[in-house]
Amino acid sequence: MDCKNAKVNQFVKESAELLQPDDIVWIDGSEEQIEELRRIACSTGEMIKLNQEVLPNCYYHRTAINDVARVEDRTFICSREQRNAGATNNWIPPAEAYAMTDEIMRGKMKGRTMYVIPYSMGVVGSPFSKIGIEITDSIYVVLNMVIMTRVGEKVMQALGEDGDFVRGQHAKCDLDAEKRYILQFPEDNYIRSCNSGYGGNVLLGKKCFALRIASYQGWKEGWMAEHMLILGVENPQGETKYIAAAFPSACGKTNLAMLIPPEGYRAKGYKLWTVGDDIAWIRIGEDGRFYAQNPEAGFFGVAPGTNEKSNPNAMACTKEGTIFTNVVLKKDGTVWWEKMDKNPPRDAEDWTGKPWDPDSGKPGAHPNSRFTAPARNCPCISPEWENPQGVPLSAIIFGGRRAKTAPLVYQSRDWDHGVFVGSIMASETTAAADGATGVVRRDPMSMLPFCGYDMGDYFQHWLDMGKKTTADKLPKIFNVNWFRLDEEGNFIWPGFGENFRVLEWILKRCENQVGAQETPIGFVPKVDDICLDGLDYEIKPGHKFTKEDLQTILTINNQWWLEDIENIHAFYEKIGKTVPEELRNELTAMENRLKA
Ligand code: OXD
Ligand code: MN
Repeated sequence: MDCKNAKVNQFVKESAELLQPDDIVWIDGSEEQIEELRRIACSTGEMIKLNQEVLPNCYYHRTAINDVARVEDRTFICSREQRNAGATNNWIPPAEAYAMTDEIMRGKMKGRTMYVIPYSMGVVGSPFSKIGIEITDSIYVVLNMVIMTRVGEKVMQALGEDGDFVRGQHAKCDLDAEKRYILQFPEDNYIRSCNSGYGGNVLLGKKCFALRIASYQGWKEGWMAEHMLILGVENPQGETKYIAAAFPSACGKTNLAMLIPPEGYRAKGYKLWTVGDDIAWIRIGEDGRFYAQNPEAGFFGVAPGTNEKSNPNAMACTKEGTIFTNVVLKKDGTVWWEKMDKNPPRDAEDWTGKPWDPDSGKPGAHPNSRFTAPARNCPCISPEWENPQGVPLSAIIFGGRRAKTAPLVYQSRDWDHGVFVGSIMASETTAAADGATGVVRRDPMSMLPFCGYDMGDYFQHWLDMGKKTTADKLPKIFNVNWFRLDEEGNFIWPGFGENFRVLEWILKRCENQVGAQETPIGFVPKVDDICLDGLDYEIKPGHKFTKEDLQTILTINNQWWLEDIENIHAFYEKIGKTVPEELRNELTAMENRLKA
């Protein structure tokens, strides 16, 4: 590919000098080139071609067993001042970070090919899209980027001769976990990733660029990059309202983004449309409303738990052109993962490549195993998903996985209070990141691992965004919790498609069509206002979900909240002095209301 952009050529030259590859290949995005890369990857064992009759254009990949998730303890924001990375990000001064990884990465592509991937986050050429160049020595990365972003020649054309871009260097090196680093240099628009081959660490367009670097760009330029799904709800009159929702990793964002409304709603003509499942770039439009755009082109979804019941749309996404990572590989060249169905295969290989005995008690797929599927495969992909302007937001939802305390849903009092609600988000940890699972950790706006600058400044940016338009134009802010447990550990709320009932209440609130109960934490639905028609769910054998159960998960327990407040104070202390005064006041006000 002939590159006329001097800055790109310079970056490629610098990268080659450091990494010393045998070869340099520019990714032009053509089907022939992609096919050739698949062929090479299959010949070296990096990928396995799956049963093309059942899964056309689908491939299989295994990561190293020490390299299966994002590594938050090895992820750094390398801003010039530590204060700008903030207390919740790891930090190394940029000069030190460059020098250290120069050392680790030097010569590491000897005997290998260096791929240069020009990619666009967002529709190519749109003024709201941004371009990156990723250098990598992994064909797996190239093929995933082809699904997750828009790549190739057309991106170079959009970049032009002097357009700017985010520089990203990835080298697998030796997959040495002790020398694994995921570095973001927000002031330099630069990303470096070494010694990993796991998606979230190496598909640099996703978490590294579209969240960490882009959140910083958004702060400087007056927009927002958020860890949010985007969906549209179409009512029987054919009007569609859009919602963006932030949940920590592996809390069911993909499931919510692709939900199928309950039968009764479908019969009336309600539909749900998917715009995105992980990242939203949000800008204020000329009409003063908030517009959200999905910068990605695919879904990098958690496989285990995805099935025809929990998410038939995601299952449909994975039938073609999909890469499966760390799932079970069946003898017939198809794949399986836990909870796909009730028939675990015999005679299959687990995610490590060993023969797998389903009775061994060990999972066959890694709990963070993934599918990388093109968004266009999604049966409910929104006709607006590639609208470069994005879609206008009626509501923003925050949520987490909380066994108690947080009710099924509540609405914030106003924008500032909504920002406060986002800032105190918490969830029990899951397998998407390394570390213990099941521990409650605070994860404001689900951005704790993804914010490229100081968390307190980030909260201030949210408050400031609210001041840029009038209150009537602002999306209303809600919090949901699908994960309340009874004393025996059963989920009280059915979740999945039934969550549509809560979305309905949320949209009615946005339209002033339903009342609510005021509580110390915000507005909670009256029990009769969440429609339970046709709901048939057993919390446990012999115990059907009833209005009393709904009442339980809508009731605010002041004592639990007061206990939570201790934890919030400690968290705000950890972020430090930059937590905006407004949010500290919101905390005090909530505490007073709970004690009253
Ligand atoms: C993801 C994550 O992969 O949040 O989307 O971990
Ligand atoms: Mn995510």
